[in-house]
Amino acid sequence: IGSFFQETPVLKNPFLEDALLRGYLRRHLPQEAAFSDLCAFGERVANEVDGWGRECEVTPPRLVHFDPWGRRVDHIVTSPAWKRMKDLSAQEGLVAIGYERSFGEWSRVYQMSKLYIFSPSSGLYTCPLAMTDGAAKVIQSIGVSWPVDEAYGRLTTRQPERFWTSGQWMTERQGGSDVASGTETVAVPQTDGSYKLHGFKWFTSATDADMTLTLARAQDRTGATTPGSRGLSLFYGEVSRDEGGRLKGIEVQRLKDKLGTRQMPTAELLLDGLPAHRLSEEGKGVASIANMLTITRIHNSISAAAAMRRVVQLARDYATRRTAFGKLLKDHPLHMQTLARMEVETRGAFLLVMEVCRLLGREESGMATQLDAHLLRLLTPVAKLYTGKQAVAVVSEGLESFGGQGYIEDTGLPGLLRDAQVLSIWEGTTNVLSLDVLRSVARSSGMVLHAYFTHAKSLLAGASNASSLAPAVKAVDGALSELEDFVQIAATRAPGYLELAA
Ligand code: MFK
Ligand code: FAD
Repeated sequence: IGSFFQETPVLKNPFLEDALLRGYLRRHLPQEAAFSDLCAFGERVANEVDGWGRECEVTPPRLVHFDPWGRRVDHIVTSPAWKRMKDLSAQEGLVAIGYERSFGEWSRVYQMSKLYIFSPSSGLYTCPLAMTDGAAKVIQSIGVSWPVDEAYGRLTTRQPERFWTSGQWMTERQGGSDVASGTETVAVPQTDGSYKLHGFKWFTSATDADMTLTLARAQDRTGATTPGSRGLSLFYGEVSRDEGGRLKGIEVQRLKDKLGTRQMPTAELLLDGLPAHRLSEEGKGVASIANMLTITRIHNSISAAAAMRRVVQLARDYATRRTAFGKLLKDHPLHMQTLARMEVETRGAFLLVMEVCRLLGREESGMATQLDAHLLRLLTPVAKLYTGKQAVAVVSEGLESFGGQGYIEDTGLPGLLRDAQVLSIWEGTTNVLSLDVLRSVARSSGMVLHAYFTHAKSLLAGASNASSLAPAVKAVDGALSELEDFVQIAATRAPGYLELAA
């Protein structure tokens, strides 16, 4: 009944639609090869991949515990679209680009730009990619040699048939934030120098991974373990099956029933003799996995900025199609003010995250100054905690801009909000990351703050002829005049605050 049907919002090429991204790249990475690749990928995302992402959402993974004859198999059955995402990720070099470094110090910016246009259409495949990238980084920092040289090659390949993804199994029932005292998993030494892991991992995402990095307490000769952080070591394990088709040393207890991220399996795992190799020195597990956390937190921030950008793009498109009170939404100043506020948040998030990616690229290509290194350490948790929170606010506002349709499942819009909600929880909650900021201040005797203000000053000096920046210049100048005192006070107080929080 009735002849009116609302036109649907249209997803256009997310690279071509994003003037800020293109402008940023033009300024920093004016390479035709990168532009044409991003443009072609953006076309593929809009016309092909986005549909796969929807398929992942409507065909969530399921767990098959037993085969028809009663044998335990623990198969996590994923959708064909999820498998296509894996092949696509290898072909497009979504991890590889960061390690090929064809664009030198800008390789990370290029890689993350690709992930940024992919993320909201990826059916959460960005989750295994984040952990895969993090695992490659850890292996690279420890040394690409046996027993992880083969794994490193597979994590960073562009060949779909060789490509592996990695898990990151840290969280146990007693401790997700407090990994150091919460980890009960023990590593039992074997005569050949390897270990077998026994324990229970409470959250393991993208559990169809081929390998994992995980934490456990190595037993000494008497079978004793050391409590706390000093007892934790980093282990590498492969997820494989025996001839009978049973997982070696792992039982998948169940899949989590989640608010969002339903496209992707998150499982509880019983480790019952998982063969593993110790990668870190004994007791250096947390510090060793910190490299992985840096990478996965940057991916998280990219996903957050990308979710904001996607909802803004769709909302802007919708505003050119939907009429209310006799005119298009785009002609209602109040509606446009709402979209403008979302746009500002999105731009802020994008620029902050890209700055972190730029710093990472400089560090990895050996070009980072001490100031860059300090900034990277400080801004990684800041970007993750800020963008994780903002994504929920902006995506929620974005849904409202579609009116009632923003609340309707098969538009695909509600999933954006559900998936945004996890961004402030996993990879460290907001408060835990706030404490990580304090840790970075305390460990560097305040030098990370010194680096921050020095950098802010030089940026503002470069742009000081813009009169709109005058208040910011004044504020930073004020801070700088008291900088030495401030840094000293912050550095002296940070350990105290940390102790207080503990
Ligand atoms: C879509 C894209 C995103 C994809 C997401 C993937 C799926 C989700 C996967 C997960 O959620 S995986 C689980 C993530 N878990 C966390 O993020 C844990 C949250 N807890 C923390 O971050 C704690 O701060 C941490 C466990 C890392 C440390 O707590 P402690 O035990 O109180 O640490 P402590 O004793 O201060 O530091 C131990 C060592 O680690 C020290 O080094 P040393 O042994 O050499 O002294 C620290 O300097 C080092 N460290 C800690 N945090 C660091 C760090 N080093 C560098 N960077 C950091 N951020
Ligand atoms: P808790 O540590 O119990 O935190 C509860 C609350 O206490 C939080 O608000 C936190 O901010 C606060 N809090 C804790 N400590 C402090 C403190 N010192 N000061 C102030 N406040 C504090 N983990 C993995 O290892 N691998 C995975 O693949 C994985 N996938 C996940 C997938 C999903 C969908 C989700 C939701 C989680 C996943 N996690 C995974 C677990 C995730 O990393 C943890 O849930 C997260 O780190 C928080 O830990 P927790 O759940 O134990 O919460």
